[in-house]
Amino acid sequence: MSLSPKDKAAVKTLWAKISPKAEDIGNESLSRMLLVYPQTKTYFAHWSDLTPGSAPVRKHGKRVLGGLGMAVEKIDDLFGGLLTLSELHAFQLRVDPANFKILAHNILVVLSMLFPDDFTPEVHLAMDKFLARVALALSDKYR
Ligand code: HNI
Repeated sequence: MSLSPKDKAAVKTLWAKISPKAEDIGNESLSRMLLVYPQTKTYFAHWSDLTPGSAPVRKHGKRVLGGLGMAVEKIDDLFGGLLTLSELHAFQLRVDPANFKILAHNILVVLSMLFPDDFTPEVHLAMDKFLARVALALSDKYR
């Protein structure tokens, strides 16, 4: 399931195009995750407003996408590149790794919705593999 050079190129090309919209992508993805998979709300119970598009959701969506941007930069060493984030999610936040897959799914839905022309079958596959690798790297410190 590792990323081929072609997958990596597809991820980087898509990211270069979509990263200016990171805040919108993050907001939509997180909003959908919280609405459709309400069990994910438990981690954010301390926020003032968990409804779709609220200020904290939008702000955090941008941060998560920032983390993904870092992962794109570290695409050749995801485990090293995401080490600190993995430690944070494992030891401090104690996020169940099953939730990484849920968020990844929502990100794919949003990319297909916001960038239908760019979201070809090849790009879909590359992004799916990339997000699965990111989820694995984020889960690394749980073991
Ligand atoms: Ni996640 C904080 C990145 C998935 C729950 N998360 C962050 C931060 C980044 C980040 C960046 C801010 C770190 C800091 O403060 O230094 N998170 C990512 C990435 C993914 C991800 C790249 C997957 C693609 N996080 C998830 C999932 C959940 C989650 C699936 C739970 C459902 N994250 C959190 C929580 C925080 C957090 C909770 C702290 C938020 C706060 O402000 O309290």
